[in-house]
Amino acid sequence: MNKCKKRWIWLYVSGAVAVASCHSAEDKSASQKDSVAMCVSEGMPSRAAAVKRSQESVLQGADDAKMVFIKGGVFQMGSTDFGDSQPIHQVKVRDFWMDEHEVTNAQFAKFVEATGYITVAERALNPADFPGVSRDLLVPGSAVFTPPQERVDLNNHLQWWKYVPGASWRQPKGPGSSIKGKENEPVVQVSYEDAEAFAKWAGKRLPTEAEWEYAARGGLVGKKYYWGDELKPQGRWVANTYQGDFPVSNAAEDGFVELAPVKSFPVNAFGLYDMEGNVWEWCADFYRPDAYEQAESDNPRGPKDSYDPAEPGLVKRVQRGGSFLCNDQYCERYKAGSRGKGEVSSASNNLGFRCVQDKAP
Ligand SMILES: [Ca+2]
Ligand SMILES: [Ca+2]
Repeated sequence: MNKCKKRWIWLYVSGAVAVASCHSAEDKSASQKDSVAMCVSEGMPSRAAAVKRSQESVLQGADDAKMVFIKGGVFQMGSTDFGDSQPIHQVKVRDFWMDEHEVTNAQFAKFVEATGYITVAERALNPADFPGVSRDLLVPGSAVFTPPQERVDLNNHLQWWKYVPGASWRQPKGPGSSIKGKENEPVVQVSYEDAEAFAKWAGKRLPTEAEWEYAARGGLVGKKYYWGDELKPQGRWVANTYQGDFPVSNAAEDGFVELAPVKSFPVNAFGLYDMEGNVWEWCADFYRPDAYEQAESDNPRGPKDSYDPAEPGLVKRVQRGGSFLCNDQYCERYKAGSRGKGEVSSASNNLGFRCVQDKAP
């Protein structure tokens, strides 16, 4: 039984750099990577065929999300660039349908309106989960990217992540912020539980890690990025990431300092937008760094439990695709095959999700 419900609140109440973060998704991989994953795909549809099929297959879901049909197939999952993405192994996924873009504020608002759902970040904190902590510090809220004024040591992410009382999906950066006019931006400040609740309401589920990666690759094989081998094809940014001197100076060469409205960047061959960048996306699998060493090959659902040596007491699920804070200087986990992770009750203003389902909506 896991009794640690640290989430970001723990960092706030403890004031402790010594307490490891519950959200290491922006961590730079320990393994440095000049090698490019050499993936060999078998049974993959051609890119042209995939595009044609996806264009034919766009349907409207119960939550007003357009979903595209993803024809199942076999692919080589993983990357040699990241320690927890190895070994590259052959995986087969079945047919499924996937939201064409990240769940938006408008869609999440519809869910909340219909159900009265209250997200984890909005709920009162249970003092029993934080023994020894003064009750006046136990204030609902969530983590917000708060860039420092000056260059800082990139080894300590608490210099740019702050726990902000009052931060939630309604006001992603805390009191004074708002989602007004941002209906088409991805919803953020959602924990795993929140994402799962939305999916259930919509008659859907969260994607498995294998489904997510298969869909993100879009039929391309052995590429460094989900869109190809060049960071900027034809000199253009094709995903919402971070340019400039992280975390102090965001050059926003891609046009967006923080979140971008969904579908601001090119679609992939399967008809999906923003699989890489913009917001991290929750997946259903428990996170373990050794998950691929004993992974199943037929429609894998991930390991039976989670284990992160960096924070052994916490339950973590996989996150995928990186966010608007990713770049080669710090977080490279927007690259093809890379994995992220997050404690299940934690959220932040660069974390969202999208849904899948097994049959046509
Ligand atoms: Ca950007
Ligand atoms: Ca994304």
